[in-house]
Amino acid sequence: PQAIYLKDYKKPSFAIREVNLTFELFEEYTIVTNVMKFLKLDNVQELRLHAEELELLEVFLDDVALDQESYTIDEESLSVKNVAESFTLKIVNKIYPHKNTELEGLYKSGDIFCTQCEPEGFRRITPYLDRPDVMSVFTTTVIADKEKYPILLSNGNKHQCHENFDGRHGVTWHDPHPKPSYLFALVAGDLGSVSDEFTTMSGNKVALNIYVDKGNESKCSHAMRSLKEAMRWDEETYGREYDLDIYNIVAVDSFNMGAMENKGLNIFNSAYVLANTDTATDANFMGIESVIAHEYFHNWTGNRITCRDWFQLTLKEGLTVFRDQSFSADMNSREVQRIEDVKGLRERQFVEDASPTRHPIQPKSYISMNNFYTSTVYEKGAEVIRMMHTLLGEEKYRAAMDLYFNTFDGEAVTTGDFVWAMEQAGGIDLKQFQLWYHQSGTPRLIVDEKFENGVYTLMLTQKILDDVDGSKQAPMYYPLKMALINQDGALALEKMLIVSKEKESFSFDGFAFKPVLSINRDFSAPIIIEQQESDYAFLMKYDTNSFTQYEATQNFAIETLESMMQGSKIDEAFVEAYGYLLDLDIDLSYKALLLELPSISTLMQRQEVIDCQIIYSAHEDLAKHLADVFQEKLLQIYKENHNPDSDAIDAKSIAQRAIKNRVLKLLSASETKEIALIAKEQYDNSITMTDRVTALDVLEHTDEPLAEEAFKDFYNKYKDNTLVMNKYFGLLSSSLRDDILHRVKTLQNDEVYDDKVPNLVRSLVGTFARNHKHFHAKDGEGYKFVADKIVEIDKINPQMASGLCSTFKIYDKMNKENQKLMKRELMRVISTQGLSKNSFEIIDKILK
Ligand code: BAL
Ligand code: ZN
Repeated sequence: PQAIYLKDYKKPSFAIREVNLTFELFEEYTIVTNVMKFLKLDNVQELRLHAEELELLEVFLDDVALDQESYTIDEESLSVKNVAESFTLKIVNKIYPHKNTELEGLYKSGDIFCTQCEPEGFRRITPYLDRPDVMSVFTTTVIADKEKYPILLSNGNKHQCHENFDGRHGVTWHDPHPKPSYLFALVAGDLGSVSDEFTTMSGNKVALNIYVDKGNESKCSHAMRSLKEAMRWDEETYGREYDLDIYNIVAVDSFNMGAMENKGLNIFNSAYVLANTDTATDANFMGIESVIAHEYFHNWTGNRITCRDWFQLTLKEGLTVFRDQSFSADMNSREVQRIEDVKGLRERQFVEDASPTRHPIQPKSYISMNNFYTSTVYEKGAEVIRMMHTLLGEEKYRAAMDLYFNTFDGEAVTTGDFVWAMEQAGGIDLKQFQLWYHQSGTPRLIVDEKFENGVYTLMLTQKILDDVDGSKQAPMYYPLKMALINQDGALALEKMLIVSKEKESFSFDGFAFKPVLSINRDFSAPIIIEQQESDYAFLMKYDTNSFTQYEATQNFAIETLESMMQGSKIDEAFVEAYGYLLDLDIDLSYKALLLELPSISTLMQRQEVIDCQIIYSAHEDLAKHLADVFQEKLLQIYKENHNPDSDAIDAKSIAQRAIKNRVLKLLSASETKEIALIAKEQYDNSITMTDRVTALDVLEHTDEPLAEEAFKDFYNKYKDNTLVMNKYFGLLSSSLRDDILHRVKTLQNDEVYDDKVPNLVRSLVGTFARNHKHFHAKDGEGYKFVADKIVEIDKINPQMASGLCSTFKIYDKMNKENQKLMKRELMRVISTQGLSKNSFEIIDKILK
């Protein structure tokens, strides 16, 4: 497969002023009629349109039917020769949505016709200049059987309805805002809906509709509330108002991503719309709020101002993630939100950044663009925006955003244009800062301290890894928030340093005793700190920054676990500090985070050569020790916060469930019957999904017969609800019990499971591949199973398959034994006849 390079970018040779689309939907096929008005922009004779898997029926140039000599068609394109300065091209083609298992272009999710066009799905619908810098005004008519598809939707405002006499009907939609083809959307189905209204700050009334499978209407209220909150927040925080009369959201079950921001017609994975406390966890509620907001915020950061090319993806994604994170922080707890965001970054992005698939947030090349919807482009991209926000401060950042919106509205631009706005309004030079867009890997900062004659000196050394291709990378520029805390716990100073050189030091005068350093407060830069030693117990007590207080607890636990992994006994100083946390009278959601032990993946990332089995045993020993030592206190916290009759989703109730479930999980490390019975009781009496899934997880860990009984009950209750069944599969395949692989293989035959539904693949196979204990089992069977699934699923849905390929990306850090087993499977997959370019690209990078 061919790679595409950023350096080869060329402006389009044609503009499309208008597009008029007609879709005639039938059960077995769809006829697309596409009328485009072109304008030539430079001196070329031939028009080359992207076209994939299309059956061409007719082509008309300015109303004249073209014979087959006047155009050529191959696997990727349709080319029309000898075109004039301006002309109209009409193309009629046929597609087969019901056979489209890739879920790109027009496809069927159950009985619903829907689309996914980002990044390059539109070319699977009709020939087009399918690139984000070609923006056009779309008018779309959808015609289908009236009884089967009463709801017909597309982008923009509803323009006209048509009644036919043959049992079919049609609706025409007009979107006045020029947009690239990746934002096109169409939906047809027999859907239920929930409606509301939002009045914008200048008084426009916007109709809000959420369309779902009939019967699910009552599960939309949280999504609708979130949408209205997001619309209000964007007005208040960024001065951005919605710009159409209608905002539609449709939930479908088969969707590769979380959701898609199509102009005026968002299409969502139903997991990010449907919720009630019986079927969704508190984390699901938070996820819905954030994804609904994310897609809404794209209306300005993505749709009104879009990307020049796909290498600019972080322009809209990094920025929109930063916006949704800020929104969630305002809606909920700022401190908890920040820690959760950093946790996610480290679990996903840091792992990617340390692997052969690492890339800058603005990649330099790709084979399949689908492979670059990564946590680097999204989450690290958001950290890059956050750093600019920190460097500029709230007021200048807002001025810079205003400048960005005013300057580039209606255009397809680059990350350079965004940084230009930040520099102009911020009055700062971001030349060196821009390395964040072009360099890969997580920067490390080695921190040394000196204390002499009352002067505290902080000595910093940047450690920058080479790029994947071996080329040298330069020192970075970033804000580093720090504080010095006196021995009595009083805050002596708090500062934001600018780090920009390979080596530099900062001195602070006037201390009677050596102060304690609190570094990278708020996680002001997405880096790894390497510090020789620190007084973690002290920082756990006295640090006033919630992030660095959390960091100290994590670091102390990591230090303790790592010395256990080397054969030392449990450090009782850590146990004492943990006991101190248990007594703290603080926000309970935050406390639940403080009490969480570092994840297996966190510890794996720190190993020079990964061998995860030794991590599991230290982890279990420490948890068991804490559970035994603090049993009484933990049970007391459990009882104080267990309200089995409440399913409220206010902050306090969510926090109580978080702390209660955290201590129950910890208690389960002791594997006693008493805890198993508490968990069983929680399962039996619970009215929330949050409590139920924790109880199942704990039972699975502590008591096989009770677990079996509870899982059986769960299955019988929820087998008709696919979203809940995702949890069922996920819980079972993440289990640490011995016979898990066999169980996962058997579950594939369950009537609910289906390889064609991405959510189910993610929860059964994806979760198994993240179950380090079993995926990395020394008999190689875990790798073999996932490799087999990659080969099978690659034929159905390459995007899903390449996601599974990524689970092998820690290959080069694994111990020799595991490496050999992994290599055998990867070689087998890459030599599979007809393997997609998606899977090929990932495996090729891993094996290089
Ligand atoms: N644009 C793809 C889905 C999202 O990031 O919103
Ligand atoms: Zn997005």
